Amino acid sequence: SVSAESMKPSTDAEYRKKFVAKTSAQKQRIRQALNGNFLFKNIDEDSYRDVVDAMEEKHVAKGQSVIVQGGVGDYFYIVERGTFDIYVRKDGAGEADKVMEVGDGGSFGELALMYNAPRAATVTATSAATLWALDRITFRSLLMERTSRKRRLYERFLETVPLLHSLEAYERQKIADALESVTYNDGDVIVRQGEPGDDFFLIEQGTVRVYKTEDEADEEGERREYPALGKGDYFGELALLDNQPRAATLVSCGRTKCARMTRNAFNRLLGPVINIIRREAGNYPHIQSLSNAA
Ligand code: 1OR
Repeated sequence: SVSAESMKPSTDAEYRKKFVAKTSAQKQRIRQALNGNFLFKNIDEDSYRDVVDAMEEKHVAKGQSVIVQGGVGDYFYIVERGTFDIYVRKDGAGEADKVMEVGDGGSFGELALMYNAPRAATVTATSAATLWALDRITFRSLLMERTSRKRRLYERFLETVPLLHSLEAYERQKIADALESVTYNDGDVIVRQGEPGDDFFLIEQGTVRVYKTEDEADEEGERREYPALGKGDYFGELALLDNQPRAATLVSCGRTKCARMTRNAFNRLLGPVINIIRREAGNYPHIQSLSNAA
């Protein structure tokens, strides 16, 4: 006979809501740490509250390893404050190579939980740090599905983006976690010259036109069109790099789809390619005057 147990869709032990009491100040700090992480942004309110309720605050001293390669996966961690180095020992022996740094707003420890695998790396604090730890059952029940869906959704596209070619597959997965797709119709202004900017964009589909008025203050100022951008191109980085207003107006030509990330995610995840981004920024014909002035 078929037992009710075996008919359940999930192989996990039944999810039971976990509750770790928190002050409103703690909840506020969690909200802050999750801010700008699209993995949490589009989650429904009940699940979001359940995730926050389940989290446990953890303080780590400089030099302490939160995760040791080969260990059992118990928690997923979100960094509120502090810095960590991640080391991988190939074949579990020999020298450990440093593969990544993680700072405020970053996260780690999801792989062992997602794949029921031993810890793939060692994570060591390089400063005193505050973490929010989410237990395995809650992570698997409320976040795993979204995480793997997003990683699959963006995997093929991110592989085709020239800017990201030098990255490891895992670094692209973390970028996927932070992306949100937005669709624009013909003529929609995606960013407007002179306005403040907080997002970075990768073009998934379509064409985006670029316009710039040389002297913004001058109403009669000449508005020039620059070469359009297409699939795999990026924009919106200048306002984030130099904390300047948007340097150009970008308009959707036909229907376009862009993958967007916040300033937080940009700073956190694009560090390994920031030199490429800066170098390319120096090549904008219409930006040179700006960077010369700086
Ligand atoms: P975990 O549960 O396996 C260690 O515990 C965590 O380190 C892991 O989840 C990831 O969150 C994080 N390979 C494996 N794990 C990594 C890596 C990594 N980087 C960060 N973690 N890399 C591949 C090295 C061949 C580094 C890619 C840049």
